Amino acid sequence: MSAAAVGPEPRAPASDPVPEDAGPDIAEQRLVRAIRELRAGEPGVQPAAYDAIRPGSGLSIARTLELFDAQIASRQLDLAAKWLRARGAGYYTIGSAGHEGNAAVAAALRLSDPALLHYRSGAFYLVRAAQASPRRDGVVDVLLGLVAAAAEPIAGGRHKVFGHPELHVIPQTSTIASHLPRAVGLAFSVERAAKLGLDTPWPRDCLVVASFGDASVNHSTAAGALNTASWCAYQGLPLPLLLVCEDNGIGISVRTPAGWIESVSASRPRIKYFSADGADLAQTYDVAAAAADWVRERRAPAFLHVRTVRLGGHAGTDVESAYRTPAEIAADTSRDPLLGTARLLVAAGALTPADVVDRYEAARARVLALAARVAGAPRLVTAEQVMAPIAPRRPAIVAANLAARSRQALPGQSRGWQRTQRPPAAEPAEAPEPVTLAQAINRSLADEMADRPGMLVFGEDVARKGGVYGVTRGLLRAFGPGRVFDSPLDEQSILGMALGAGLAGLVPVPEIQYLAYLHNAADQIRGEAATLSFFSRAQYRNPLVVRVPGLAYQQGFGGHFHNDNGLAALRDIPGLVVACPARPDDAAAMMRTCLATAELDGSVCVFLEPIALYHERDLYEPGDGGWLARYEPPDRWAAAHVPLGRARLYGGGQDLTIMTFGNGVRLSLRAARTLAADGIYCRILDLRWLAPLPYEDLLRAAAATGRVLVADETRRTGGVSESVVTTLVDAGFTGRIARVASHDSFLPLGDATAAVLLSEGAIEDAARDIVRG
Ligand SMILES: Cc1ncc(C[n+]2csc(CCOP(=O)(O)OP(=O)(O)O)c2C)c(N)n1
Ligand SMILES: [Mg+2]
Repeated sequence: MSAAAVGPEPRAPASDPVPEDAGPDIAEQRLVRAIRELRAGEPGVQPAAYDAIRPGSGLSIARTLELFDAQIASRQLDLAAKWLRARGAGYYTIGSAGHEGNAAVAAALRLSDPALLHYRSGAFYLVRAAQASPRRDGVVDVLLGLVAAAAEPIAGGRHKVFGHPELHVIPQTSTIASHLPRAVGLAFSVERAAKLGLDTPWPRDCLVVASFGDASVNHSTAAGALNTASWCAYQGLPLPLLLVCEDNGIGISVRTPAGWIESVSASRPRIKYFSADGADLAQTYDVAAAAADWVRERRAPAFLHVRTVRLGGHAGTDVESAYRTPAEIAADTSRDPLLGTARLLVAAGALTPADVVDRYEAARARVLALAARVAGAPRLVTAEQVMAPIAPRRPAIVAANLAARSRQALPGQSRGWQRTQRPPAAEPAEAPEPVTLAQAINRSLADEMADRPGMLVFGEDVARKGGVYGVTRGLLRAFGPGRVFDSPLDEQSILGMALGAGLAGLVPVPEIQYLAYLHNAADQIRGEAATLSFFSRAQYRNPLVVRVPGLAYQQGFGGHFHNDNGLAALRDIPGLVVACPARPDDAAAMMRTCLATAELDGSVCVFLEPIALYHERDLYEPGDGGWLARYEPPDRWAAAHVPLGRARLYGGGQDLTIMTFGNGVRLSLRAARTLAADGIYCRILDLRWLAPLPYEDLLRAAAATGRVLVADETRRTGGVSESVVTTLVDAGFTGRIARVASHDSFLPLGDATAAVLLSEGAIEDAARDIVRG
């Protein structure tokens, strides 16, 4: 990021004036009145700071005062957000008012417990910030977020999120519940890493905390995550996860039925249920401490239900009175957690009502003065600044890493895949014969697992069965169930597991069984994996290589769901790598590149495997072995390196360049042979990388013949060829361009599938047209 866009962190001197137009609103006036009416407890001895705030509570008076300050500051931040918004200086007004009991949840946890927070967990964040050493002023962080300042510590002005690497708060998107699969995955992974003897950024006895709203519990993403947490715990898998539901009884305007959260949460198998009144700080602290102990000691999940209220509408723009009665709104004010804590402090004799009001006013002055100071903080200006953290990549380092590993390898030795095989004694350990695409992927996974102790392979049917197509066969036996395991049948959970594992420093290689089923869980890639670097200025990353068998042309096994040829949902995701190897040698090399860029740069990679080519051996004639290739052992990996975004050229024909990928490569090579017999000589460019497209290779190959045919097995609308053609046009290519693609159809079962798919014949016809026409 450019230094110019990042100003110094504003700090308010005590003398900063309170903005004049920031007087208390009606709700505040009501709160102050209620505080003034509080009654002190029995007069007696002056309480000591370390006394319990209430007999029997683990919360001391001194700690209550600190938490109260965080609660008040959080409330003032909500007011400051509206004040900034009204002046056009702020952009976000969803507040935490009514939820400030979550200060006690933070207090019951450790700074080093990774936290994935609800957007109303402001007081939690402030308490967490104060736990840091040196102590951090979370108020400034939040204000910088509200005004989208480039100096904001986590997203750097890209969104208003709670997050900070030193506070172990991982930023979340606005998509409700979408962080919960990751939270489950993270809790799973901190334990799995420990089992494998690997370090994570967090201590061995940490727990993962994730907070969310009550309406969010209904989301299928939350339901899936809770189910997976149960599923793990039910089998005795350790899962130190504290799920905190901040239940204000409503989601924007839709009421949560009374008792619903208890009903759905208290009955989850092996998830211990705890409940607290969020307006009562002492109770929330005691219950949260008990829940945290449960999770930390047993390494088992718990659900902490914190009953809260939502004060002041969903966001600054939301007119609550349109869907709530005045009586309902007034009832919530009486459950204001600030009033609750004030009551505790006054009852304990720690503060008088006047002291409370003074504290409140002092916080208002401090926060508003700071707000006034950040209002003009420098923002991101250029596209370059905004985009800098999307997917930082260092291809030279990736290549150097592969080269170094090549040098360390023994000539011809494949440590990994030999472990997956049981060679007959008489045969050499490494079969010299060429391999299929499926075998090449299998061997590269095995070799990489041997080199990377943190690499995990998981998904539906990948372990015991070895994958529907045998691609992961032998890995379980070679590397054990700690690193190769079957997941529950839930794509969101599989990807969430990967997101957590990546965050924990492991190298996850999940499998989504078929491309059609990725769409079922696409947000975990689109909204979560791909955005983490963006929303954290690359301070958090979730490296992963998700293997996705897909595309069409499976003989005798048709139908849309096992032959999905739609990639549009992946290709528009900023920073996402989409690799699509067609041949065995490319598959092995590209898998290595993906793993290296994942581990070294934090890249999120989709490795799309053309199922129909998995076991293909021949190209032109049965038995010609034209689709097999030699598997390069590790000592040859440097020589065989395929950099990200580099295409592969076949032939040097001068008449036409056919640009293609996946099954299209095989179809085009076959078509080219027929065309050559007719005197039309083609060169074929296998794009190999569908995102980012191999820009330079593409332009070079086009310029070489001046005629381009794009042979695209994805759909005509939204398919890959649209981008290839546009890239050529944008780059000023003036030669002829045509494309052949599959129809805008879903794929039928049986032979009818050929009617809608790109065919060899269609490529030949289009090639003749473009060359002769
Ligand atoms: C997946 C998704 N759908 C819709 C929204 C729009 N939205 C934002 S907040 C919200 C209500 C959430 O309610 P709840 O979980 O109870 O949290 P609260 O705001 O009450 O704290 C909705 C529908 C969203 N952010 N994400
Ligand atoms: Mg709610």
